[in-house]
Amino acid sequence: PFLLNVLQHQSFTDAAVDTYFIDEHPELFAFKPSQNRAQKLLAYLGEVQVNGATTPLATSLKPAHVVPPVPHVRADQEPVTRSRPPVGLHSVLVNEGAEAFAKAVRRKKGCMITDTTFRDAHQSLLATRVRTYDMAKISPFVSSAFPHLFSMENWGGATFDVSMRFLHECPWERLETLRKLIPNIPFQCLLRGANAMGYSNYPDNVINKFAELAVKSGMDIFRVFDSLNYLPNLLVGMEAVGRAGGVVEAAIAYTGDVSDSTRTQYNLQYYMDLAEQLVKAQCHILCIKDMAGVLKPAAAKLLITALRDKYPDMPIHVHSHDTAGAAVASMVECAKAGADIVDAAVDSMSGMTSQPSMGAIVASLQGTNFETGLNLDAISQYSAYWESARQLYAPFECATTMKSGNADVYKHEIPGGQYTNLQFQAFSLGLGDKFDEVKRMYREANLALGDIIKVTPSSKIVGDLAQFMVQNNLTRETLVDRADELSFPKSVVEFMQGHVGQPPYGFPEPLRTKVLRGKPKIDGRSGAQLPALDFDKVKVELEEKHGRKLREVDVMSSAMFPRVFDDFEQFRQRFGPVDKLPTRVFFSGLDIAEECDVEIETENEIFSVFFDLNGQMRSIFVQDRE
Ligand code: 3PY
Ligand code: ZN
Repeated sequence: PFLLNVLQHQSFTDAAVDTYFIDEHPELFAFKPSQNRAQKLLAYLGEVQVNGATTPLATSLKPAHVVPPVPHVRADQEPVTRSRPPVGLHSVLVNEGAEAFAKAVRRKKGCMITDTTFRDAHQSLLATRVRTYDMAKISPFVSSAFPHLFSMENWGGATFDVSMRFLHECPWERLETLRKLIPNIPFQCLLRGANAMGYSNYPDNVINKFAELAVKSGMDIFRVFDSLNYLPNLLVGMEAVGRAGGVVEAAIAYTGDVSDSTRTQYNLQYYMDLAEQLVKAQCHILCIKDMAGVLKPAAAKLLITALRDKYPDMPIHVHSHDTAGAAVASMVECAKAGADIVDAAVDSMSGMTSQPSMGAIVASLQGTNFETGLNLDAISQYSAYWESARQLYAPFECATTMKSGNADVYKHEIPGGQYTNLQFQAFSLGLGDKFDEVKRMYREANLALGDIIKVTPSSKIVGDLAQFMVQNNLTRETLVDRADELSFPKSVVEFMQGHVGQPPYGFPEPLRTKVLRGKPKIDGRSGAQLPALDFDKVKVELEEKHGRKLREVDVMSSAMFPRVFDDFEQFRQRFGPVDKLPTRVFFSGLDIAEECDVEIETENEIFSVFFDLNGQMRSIFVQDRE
């Protein structure tokens, strides 16, 4: 500690040090108490060794003994560093702002790709368990090999909650780490409108502050959606992002089938009307968010062509899932119909409930007017890395139960992330052969609720009701008949009260009245009634509780998930920065006689550098001046 204090002293760095330097500066001896991080990590490893994983492993499969191959960055793809100005779209955003960025996107020829590997792909395939450690290792390669990506989706959705709850990582540190490693590609996150990173409305000042902190921490583009496409909820998120200086990507959650004239509720007119409202509310980008993967090629062509014709200047971005296996075809149709950007996951993290394959889309668009600018050889190396890294997450692998795509999705419309959860639950209860029944009931539950849009959190309400119907042996008809005597799941009651928002075609009657039995109803947006959060007060209370100074972002984590944050904080104080452990070691501990290197950064970004000098180990301390 003494050496570190000297190194940071102004007189020392100015080389103005004489023989009295130490005598005249008693503060050099004011040592910060050691955080004992290495010792804490040993305690963690001991804990895992004796008591097993601190993160419950979902299956009996173990993380594989693999070292994912990090491809070399080629000479013509040198790593982009902060000292060299970043190239590409990110610099337009940083230098000229969100509106100029949107214009630049529209002017670009071809079709750009958003890479979802760091977010939705693992949310949909690996229960959101991919750790910063494995993302960070491949990030310099991504930064160098794919400067033409529109964006990297690496934050939001379930990642915020899961990283603290199960991985004992701070989501803000993840964002900051990736930002340093990928300075040139815009970052994208999924924002659940007035629910931000959570499952229900927060006070408006929390949403505003959240967007501000996210932009400060390195986030660029916010895909804002609402689980019922309820405009007032969407507007809260959009306004917060706009005020914070982020790119507002307003998302229309897509359901049904616009190419099927018998499906009248979510027809082309419905989507065009909502798009009009979002454009009027001054979004920078319009997104079609097909969370279940039900946008068939013909529907994609119809919808995107109509949007392109009506809004020639508006960038259009399409998100889909490959649950049935048709998403590559749909994304190609979107590109041809005028979409500026489509989402893909790297090949080895694509398919089934994840996004369609990046390599397949890039190859399909090669030689057309819709080239992506991405290099297939580089994609192949990137894919090889994840093919290996994915084996570290074997305990969470959806492929233990899911072997292929399935076109049933056009009937049940279960979102990608939820599908594997429900399937896994059915299998773990020994009801694997009943999964068909669960899917069938999900459809019935949705229709009983009035055929609503299904995505977090409305998808959970439908899932809860489906499970309830299976347990109580109910059909859609008997559910309504017996509704005044049944004890409904809390999520269903709150939905009927209006806590989630107002469904576009209203609440189902007489079911609503029978479920509510006089309970109060909310007519507008539930968040509008919530009192503002006093952040200063919360900070003081949290610092007292946890006995350390907290950052604004920590207070925000607590505002989103108070219990989860407290547990995370206590865990970290006990076991240190477990996010620095390699993934297999984190999940299953060390093998007998195994060695493992762990890099723990020192607090003030002072790095210890080790040299082998004529066979002797020497170390020096160097301050990172970047
Ligand atoms: C989420 O809200 O986490 C989603 O991925 C919705 O598609
Ligand atoms: Zn998705």
